[in-house]
Amino acid sequence: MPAPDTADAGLTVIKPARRASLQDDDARGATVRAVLEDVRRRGDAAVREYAAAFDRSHLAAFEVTPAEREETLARLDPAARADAEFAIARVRDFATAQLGTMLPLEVEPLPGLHLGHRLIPIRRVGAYVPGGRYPLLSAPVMTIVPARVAGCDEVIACLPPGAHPDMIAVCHLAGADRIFRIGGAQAIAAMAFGTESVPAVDKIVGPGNAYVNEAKRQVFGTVGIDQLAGPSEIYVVADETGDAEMIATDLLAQAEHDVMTRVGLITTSRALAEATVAAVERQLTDLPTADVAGPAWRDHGEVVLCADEAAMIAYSDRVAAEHLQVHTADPQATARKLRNYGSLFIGPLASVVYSDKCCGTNHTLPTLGAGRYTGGLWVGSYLKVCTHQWLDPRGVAAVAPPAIRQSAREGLEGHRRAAAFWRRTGNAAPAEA
Ligand code: HSO
Ligand code: ZN
Repeated sequence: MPAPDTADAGLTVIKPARRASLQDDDARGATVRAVLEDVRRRGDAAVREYAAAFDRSHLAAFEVTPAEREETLARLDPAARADAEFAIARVRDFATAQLGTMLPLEVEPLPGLHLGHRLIPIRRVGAYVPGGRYPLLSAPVMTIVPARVAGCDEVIACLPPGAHPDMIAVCHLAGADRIFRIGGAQAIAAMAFGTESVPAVDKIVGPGNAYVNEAKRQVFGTVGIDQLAGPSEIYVVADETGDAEMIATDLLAQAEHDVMTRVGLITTSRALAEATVAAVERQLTDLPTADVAGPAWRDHGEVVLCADEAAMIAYSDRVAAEHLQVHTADPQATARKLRNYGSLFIGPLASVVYSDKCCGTNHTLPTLGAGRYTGGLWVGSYLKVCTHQWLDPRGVAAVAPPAIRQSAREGLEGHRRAAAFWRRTGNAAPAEA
């Protein structure tokens, strides 16, 4: 994320972030390029070698069999299964409602000129399911369920061989057609290019570590990708009505993801700013994940005091945080003024964790400032909005003359002839008849 400029009038930094931004790493880029090229050329044999080298995994076959799926499901704690099914239902229902807002279109802007679009599901999608520090059981829900709602023909999932078996169970419950125990850049390569055992997909979605991200960046073009995901981010905008203990709890909830997590409070209240810093420090003393959350807070946590609400909104829009919570006296009014964020959590009861897990909005969201130009993963990410047109002679009479003239002006004789061809069809347009 670009470092927002706190040198502006109206901003006081109460607690600074070190602001280390993610650097492009040439060595990582070269390693990933070699893996991609090798998997593209040698398929499963290369995947097997990288699985041994990077994951110390020596699987005879990558694909999880139907029997293994049943086994992981049988071993899934019934309460965990019920919670996963709750999350799946919420994400499915919201994705279905969102799909309802996406309509096919047919218009006739001029007589005889017909334009439209259709919503076409992407044929085959690959969901990368990260391993990581914690088994995030909601992660496959977020990448697989909307693909099913969109109507994709086939959804495959790849997860690292060391991933918790419950992750396989949730991939199954979420509706993955095929599940492969392949992780890292080699998984992205296998899904992008196809191997003997992994079918090539049309789009790859889902977060991963720096190698997975770099691999997605490099295969973009060969396949579509959703976005490049950096470490999680949470910011809170708050006025004097904010509750320091509650804000501190929400900040630390995301800080425990990764030592690189960016957390921040942007507030118009000096008292709240100081109380939140104190609350975070106090809560860290008994948080079992303080070994991660503590460094994240110290290195990447910031608290910024703003002279007024306008300065608070402006700073927040420059940060464009992945998760943005609004703790103000009229949170709906504040929410309407905010432009850049991944997902907005309006009012103190809307904890980010509800979306992380199970309220129904997708938790795969833009990071690193990408909230300036995109929202997060959603059912629309699995559909193509593809236009079409058809013309009758009246439409041709309207658009052919300017198309003919412009082609001639540009020196594109082939275009000019194609635009003029209708004259030879015997289908004379009314204006010419
Ligand atoms: N905050 C993460 C998602 C997550 N957290 C799932 C816990 N479980 C990225 O938005
Ligand atoms: Zn989270």
